[in-house]
Amino acid sequence: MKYHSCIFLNLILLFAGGTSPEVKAQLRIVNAFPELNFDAPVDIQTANDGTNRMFVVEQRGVISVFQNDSNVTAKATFLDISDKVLYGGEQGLLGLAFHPQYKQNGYFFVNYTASNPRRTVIARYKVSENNPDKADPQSELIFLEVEQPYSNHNGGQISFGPDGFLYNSFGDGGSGGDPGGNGQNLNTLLGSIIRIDVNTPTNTKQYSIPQDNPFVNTQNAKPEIYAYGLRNVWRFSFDKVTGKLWAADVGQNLWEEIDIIEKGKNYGWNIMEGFHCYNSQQCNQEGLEPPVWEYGHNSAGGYSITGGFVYRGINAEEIYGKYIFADFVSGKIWALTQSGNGISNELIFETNYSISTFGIDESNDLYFADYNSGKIFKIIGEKTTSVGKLEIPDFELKQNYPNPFNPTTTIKYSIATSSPFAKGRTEQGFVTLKIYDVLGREITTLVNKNQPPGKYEVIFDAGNLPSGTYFYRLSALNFISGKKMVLLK
Ligand SMILES: [Ca+2]
Repeated sequence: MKYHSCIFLNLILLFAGGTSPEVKAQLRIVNAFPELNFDAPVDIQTANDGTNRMFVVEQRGVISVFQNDSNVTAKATFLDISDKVLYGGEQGLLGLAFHPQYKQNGYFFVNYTASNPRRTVIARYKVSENNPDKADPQSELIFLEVEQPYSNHNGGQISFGPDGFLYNSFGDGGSGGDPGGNGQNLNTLLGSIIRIDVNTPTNTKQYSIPQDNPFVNTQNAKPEIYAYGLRNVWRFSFDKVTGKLWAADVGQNLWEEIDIIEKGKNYGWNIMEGFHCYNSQQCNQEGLEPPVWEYGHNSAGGYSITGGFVYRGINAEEIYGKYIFADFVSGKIWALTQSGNGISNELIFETNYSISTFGIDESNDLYFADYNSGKIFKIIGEKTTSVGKLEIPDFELKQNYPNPFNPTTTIKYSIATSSPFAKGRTEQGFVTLKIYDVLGREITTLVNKNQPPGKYEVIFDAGNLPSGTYFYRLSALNFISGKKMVLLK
């Protein structure tokens, strides 16, 4: 794809600079936990286990835990692996991801830098048997190690996707300009986002490769790679409604970029930096995926992007559905809106904070960390999102139509779109829809399979049944609902 002549880019230019003072006025930043301080916070997580606790990662190798309450006065040390962690500059304990079934299995994963040799470690730990606020430091099981040639560009985001697989970002290995050519090399995990199945070990590894990973059948390619051509994705996140993977790739000399990561795509580094040729001598752009947004190294932009989240919380309707991100150096916070092929960006805050990471709580409300002061802040608006505005269909079974009917009728139902991330659920849910007669005898099964969240309709044909009252019953996870219908022949 050519970068400078597409309609897409024209749309960006059309909307660029669209700062909305209205939005700025409505949104506020509040000190989320005034009594708590953290030492170089780099990640904010929840266990999604319904306990409403927050976990903050300190770069030196400590994870703190505390109740998600603005009046909280104390935190506990959940895990301290500072003796294992190589800390300094861009190195340290960089990422934390709780297993989707954490409530059942107590597993969580960390990404940290270690020495001798300098490497990134992805390891699993387990919570202790008798204290939910304490992990077992002896429980470490190393899943993956990747040598790091330089101290910088270690990536460090680790997250479970809506598919239940573990994703991790690796930087290009460091130095400047990717001297090792790792971004474009499929034979190294450096410069990529990987995807692995941590629930299915093999004879030789603690994980297996998802069957549809894009390079499983490519010669001289690492099968873990999900997407590549990335310089240093420090933070990425999944949109909890659409499942899209939003990544912020830190730039080299001139441009910071935001990418929507799709399986198998090449995001250009080090041929491109943002929309621009980085190596102008040989700038073959064939097959490269452009970013969805970029900003320059200048006072209106910044110098080091910190990726955030598509806002799906309940306390700031003003930014619902927008991708919120920041710059670590300039302290600016923006809200990017994507609709169809159009994209627009609004500056929503100018701060003095060194925003190292964003995080969300169990209600999807949005927080960020100030690396320098060690404080955690929350973004809230004047308007609370109403349930209707959330665009998250709940589980629902509708009345069939027509009713009475002869001989066919349509039954509509919906499976909650929040369900890929709903507590304890990571995969498609098993759905059954059955028809019963008035005596409770099962007549037929209309649906009996795994279904992803969404809206569905099924046609029921009662051509060979006698007139009378029938019942239909939907069962999906904990949702069970039944309705009555009348066949009139
Ligand atoms: Ca790129």
